[in-house]
Amino acid sequence: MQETYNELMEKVIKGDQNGSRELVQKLLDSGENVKQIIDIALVPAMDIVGDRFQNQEFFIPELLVAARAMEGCLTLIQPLLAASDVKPAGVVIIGTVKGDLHDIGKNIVAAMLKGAGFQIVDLGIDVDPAGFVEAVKQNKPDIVGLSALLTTTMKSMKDTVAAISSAGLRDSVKIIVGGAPLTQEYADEIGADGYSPDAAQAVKLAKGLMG
Ligand code: B1M
Repeated sequence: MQETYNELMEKVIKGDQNGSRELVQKLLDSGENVKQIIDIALVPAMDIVGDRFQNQEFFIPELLVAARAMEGCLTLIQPLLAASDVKPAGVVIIGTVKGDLHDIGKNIVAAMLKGAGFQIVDLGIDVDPAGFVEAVKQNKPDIVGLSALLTTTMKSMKDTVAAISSAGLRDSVKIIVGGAPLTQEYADEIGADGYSPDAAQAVKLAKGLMG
């Protein structure tokens, strides 16, 4: 069985969505436990992808196909995960802020967080501050993730953090921010709890904030 786990890791790393789904199904059919599939193959595969991306052995296309393979596996696993006793690592609300339509990076971050065991509520793109506030009230997340790709929409992040504070919800969530124009300095300036330059580090950041 270890061989099948190794094969699954390889297929996720290579971004072979159909191949990796077939192996997940094979493992499930053989009675393997969902948590083992995640812990032994899927999460380590995404850790390797994240490390290779950080070391510049992998670039965006590899990250994207691996994330899609991972998402494909997760669609098979998620219904079973919800029914098992595996507790999610935490709940994350994520969205691209108002005025911004870029979502490729945000989707990778969401997929990697999902792969690390977080439950994701993806609000999509062009989400105004009130939308984030409403979603925090409804979903009671541990973490709110804000993404922006335009210098002009960075201000929407500041407005969103302010709106969450004004609604009296700031102490109930950690806020993390990311996106190409962002910096740690800007994250500090707007009062976010963390900044990450890429998806791999966003996972480490989120895990760290969960203690
Ligand atoms: Co746009 N665009 N775009 N664009 N676009 C950029 C961002 C730009 C840098 C291109 C350029 O001029 N060189 C420029 C912004 C300039 C600036 O403000 N500094 C730009 C512009 C100007 C525009 C328009 C204004 C163009 C126009 O219409 N005149 C327009 C704006 C629309 C709007 O949003 N209102 C526009 C539109 C678009 C498309 C719709 C065509 C398309 C987006 C499609 C989509 O997302 N579904 C698009 C694209 C594809 C790009 C580029 C080429 C690629 C962005 C991307 O997907 N990168 C981009 C140029 C570039 O970045 N080289 C550009 C790959 C992605 C994986 O990386 O999103 O950075 P990234 O995500 C990373 C990290 O940033 C981080 O992790 C991710 C994965 O490692 N990260 C987080 C992201 N979110 C995070 C959240 C976190 C943590 C980490 O925690 C919550």
